[in-house]
Amino acid sequence: MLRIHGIPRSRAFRCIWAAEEAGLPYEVVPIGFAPGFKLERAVAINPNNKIPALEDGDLVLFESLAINLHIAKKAGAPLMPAGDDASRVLQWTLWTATEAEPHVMRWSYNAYLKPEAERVAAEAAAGKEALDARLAVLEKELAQRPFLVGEGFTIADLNLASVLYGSWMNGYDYGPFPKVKAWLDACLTRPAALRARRQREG
Ligand SMILES: N[C@@H](CCC(=O)N[C@@H](CS)C(=O)NCC(=O)O)C(=O)O
Repeated sequence: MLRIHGIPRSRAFRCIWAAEEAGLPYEVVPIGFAPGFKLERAVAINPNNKIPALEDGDLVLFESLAINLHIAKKAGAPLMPAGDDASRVLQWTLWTATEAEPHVMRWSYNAYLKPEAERVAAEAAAGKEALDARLAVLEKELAQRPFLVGEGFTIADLNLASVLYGSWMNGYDYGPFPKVKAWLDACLTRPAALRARRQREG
């Protein structure tokens, strides 16, 4: 049994969605936020004191996207393909962490996450400008194939779509990127995504 430490209204959402896609049994060990985005208690199994963390028997992991690669590996293909496509999954997951997440978070904090008085419009605009440059790359890739790797949905799609989820829900303008928008719509309305979203959105 996978034990996902965190709450659905956090990056643990990504791992809950992955467990749902994998069809593996899991439980959520709820550790959440106090006001100001600080954890209400220490996450004893994560040296970074952050959520999510995963327990899978003796294995303990942190980093949401690494946790998802582990869950997908357990499930195997098609969620985690073999051969060169496994390397492509890794490429897109690292791209998500380094090229997409910092910019989408810069926009998100300053567009809807922080209390209104603390938001800085120029920061939101800078995040959007940087993210748009990456979305332009993604738009070209998705003109060549329906998903990031091969012809079907993999954990690479889940990792990127789950990082973009908050922006998709909160009014980011995906208009200039119709292929990205269609891909995000398809990923985030999959039955497993809807089951995970129900836990988060109520
Ligand atoms: N890169 C980490 C980031 C984890 C992270 O920042 N989690 C947030 C919640 S979504 C957290 O625990 N924040 C609490 C804090 O910083 O005190 C991952 O993807 O797992």
